[in-house]
Amino acid sequence: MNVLLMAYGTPYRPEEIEPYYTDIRRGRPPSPELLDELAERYNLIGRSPLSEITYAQAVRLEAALNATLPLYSKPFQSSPGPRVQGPARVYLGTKHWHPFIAEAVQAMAQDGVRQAVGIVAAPHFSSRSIAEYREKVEHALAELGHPFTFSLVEAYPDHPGYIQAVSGRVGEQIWRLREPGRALFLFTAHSIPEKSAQDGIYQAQVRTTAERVAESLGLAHWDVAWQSAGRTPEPWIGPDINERLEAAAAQGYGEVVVTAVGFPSDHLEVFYDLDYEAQNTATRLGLRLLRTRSLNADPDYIEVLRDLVLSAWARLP
Ligand code: FEC
Repeated sequence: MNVLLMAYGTPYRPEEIEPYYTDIRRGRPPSPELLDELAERYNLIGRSPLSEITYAQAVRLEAALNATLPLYSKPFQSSPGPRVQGPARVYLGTKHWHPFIAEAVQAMAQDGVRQAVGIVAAPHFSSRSIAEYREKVEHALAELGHPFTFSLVEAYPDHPGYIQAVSGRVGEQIWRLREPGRALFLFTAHSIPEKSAQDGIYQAQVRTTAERVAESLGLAHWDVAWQSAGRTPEPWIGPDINERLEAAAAQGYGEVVVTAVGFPSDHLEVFYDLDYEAQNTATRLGLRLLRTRSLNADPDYIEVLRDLVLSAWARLP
């Protein structure tokens, strides 16, 4: 069984921020002002832990798959029947930095992979996220002459294990609230430009996750907000988390729990946009903001990935 686990990627060192940012901007180098501003954001959080977390997810997913697969159950089977499963191997490919998705696809081809399942450490489909991961894999496969067949898990906004994992962590914050019944629960995901979100699929999937978590905990007051909109003049989907906090204060809320359902892992957009920027906004407004901890490479999230990969593998022709 071969798996390609994908995530956003992050620069390992300060000097890598510029080429990383250029890659995000599809080859257009950022202006010195934009570059300084991004470098300052990384500097403020120390550095992003995304690469370590993504590596841990890959290693643990591989171990989890190998611990449960009926390995070599029928190694020399020649007649039709259940698919023979070899040991699982998880390859890691990231969208905007090394190991690039194309590098992972190349390694898989060199290893003689014939079939593979792909999954992204991001639960919601959008034309600016999962669709771009798929395009990168397809492009790399085409460059290599299509050495293997590939099937991608496109989204998992309401996977029961994912909802349970997020709900458990939101539940931890409920214990810290002074008045749980009067608090507002905000569920966030990365904003994308409005023109890339016209079909509404992304917004609907993020709302589904929020709704399921809210239902499972019986939350009285909850909403979806968007974070981390890019530094471009075009309109991005909103309300932005900072605007939503302003509205929350105006609505009379005193405590807010923010849960980044769009991001399984801790990284720049969690540590800067939520823990620094949104936290500053909340302080200015006199709001108490609690941020739900991320899933990272915790066993319950690895179990979600394992379940999705096994189902996708079983559906392969
Ligand atoms: O910790 C790190 O170093 C990386 C954190 C990181 C994650 C992430 C996830 C998503 N993004 C999505 C969409 C966009 C669009 C643009 C864009 C730009 C940036 C920039 C940085 C950045 N993103 Fe990101 N994103 C992360 C980091 N992202 C840095 C560049 C500076 C800035 O604008 O803030 C605009 C691109 C353009 O200019 O054309 C669109 C989406 C996700 C969630 C899905 C996923 O994880 O893939 C959607 C993590």
